[in-house]
Amino acid sequence: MFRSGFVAIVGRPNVGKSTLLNQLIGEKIAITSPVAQTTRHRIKGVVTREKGQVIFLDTPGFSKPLDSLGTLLTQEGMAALSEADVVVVVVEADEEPGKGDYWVMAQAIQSKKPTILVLNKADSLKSKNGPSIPGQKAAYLNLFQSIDSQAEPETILAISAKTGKHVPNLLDSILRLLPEGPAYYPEDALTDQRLREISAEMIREKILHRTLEELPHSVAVAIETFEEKDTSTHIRATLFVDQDSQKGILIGKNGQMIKTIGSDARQDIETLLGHAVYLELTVKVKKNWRKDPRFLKSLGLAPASN
Ligand SMILES: Nc1nc2c(ncn2[C@@H]2O[C@H](COP(=O)(O)OP(=O)(O)OP(=O)(O)O)[C@@H](O)[C@H]2O)c(=O)[nH]1
Ligand SMILES: [Mg+2]
Repeated sequence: MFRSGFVAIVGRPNVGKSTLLNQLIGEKIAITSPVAQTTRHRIKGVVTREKGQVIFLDTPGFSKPLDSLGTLLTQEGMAALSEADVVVVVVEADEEPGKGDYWVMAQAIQSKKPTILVLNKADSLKSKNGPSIPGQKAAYLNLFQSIDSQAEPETILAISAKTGKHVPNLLDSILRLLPEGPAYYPEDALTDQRLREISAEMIREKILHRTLEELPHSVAVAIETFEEKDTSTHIRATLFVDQDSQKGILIGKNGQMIKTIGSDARQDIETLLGHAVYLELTVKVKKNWRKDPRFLKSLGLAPASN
C-alpha cells in the first residue's frame, strides 16, 4: 500500500524545524539560524520512499505577534495545521518545557490531527547531571496532557535534526500514520520553491549569520533580476532595511560586511544551481516595512490563502 499526505512541522521559534526539514529532505532547501523567526514562509519539502510520499510543511515559529509580519508568521503556522494529515510538534530536548511549547501543543490538540512529539537537539543533552531523555520526555508529555488529559501524542521521539540521529525513525512513524494515497509530486521533487526564492532566502540567511546581534529581523531581500544563462546565473538583489543606521551596519566599514555576505551567499547559491553565480547586492532603506502589508505582499509574504 502506498501512503501519502501532508505533515505540518510546528513549534516555537528556533527549536530546529527548518534544520529538521533539511535533514528529512537530504538537501538544504530551508534556511536556518540561531536567530528566532528565521523562517518567514511556509516551505514545502517532499520525501518519496517506496512506502509512500510525505509532503512536509515547515512553518515560521509560533510566537506572540507584535506586528504585521509577526501576525503573518503565526497565520502561516495555523494554515499549515489545517492542511495537515499529521502534525509534528518540535520542542527542545535540552530546555525545560515552557509557555511557548504549551501554546503550540494547544494548537496541535485543537486541530485534532494525529500528533507526534519530537524532542529535538537530543545531541546537546549533557548526560551527567543535567536532564535525561526519559525525564524530558515525561516532562513534555506532562505539559501536553495538562492541556487535555484525554489527548495523547501518537509517539514521542528524541532526535537530533543536526546529526540526523533517529530522524529515519521519525519518518517511519509518520508514514505509518498517513492515509493510503497517490504520489502528489514527481519522485525526484524536493520542494515547491523556485530557485529564485531559495536564492533570496540564502542571502537572508547570510545576513542573519553575519549580523546576529545588530539586525535581527530588519532585513527583507527582494530579487530584482534572475537571469539564467548557459553556464552562469546573474542575480541582482535589493536588501531593504528599516532604518538609516542599519544600512551602515549592513554595508560595513569600506563595504566589507556586504562583500562578505555576498560572497557567502554566492557560494551557497552556486552549490544549489551547480554553476557560476554573479551576485550584485544593493542596500535600501524602507522605513517600517514590517508593518506595511502591501510591501510584505510584494515579497511574497502575503496572508496564507488556501
Ligand atoms: N545542537 C543542535 N542544534 C540544532 C539542532 N537542530 C537545530 N539546531 C540549531 O538551532 C538553531 C535554530 O535552527 P532552525 O532550524 O533555524 O530553527 P527553526 O525552528 O526553523 O527556527 P524559526 O524558523 O526561527 O522558527 C540553529 O542554530 C540550528 O543549527 C540539533 O538537532 N542539535
Ligand atoms: Mg525555520
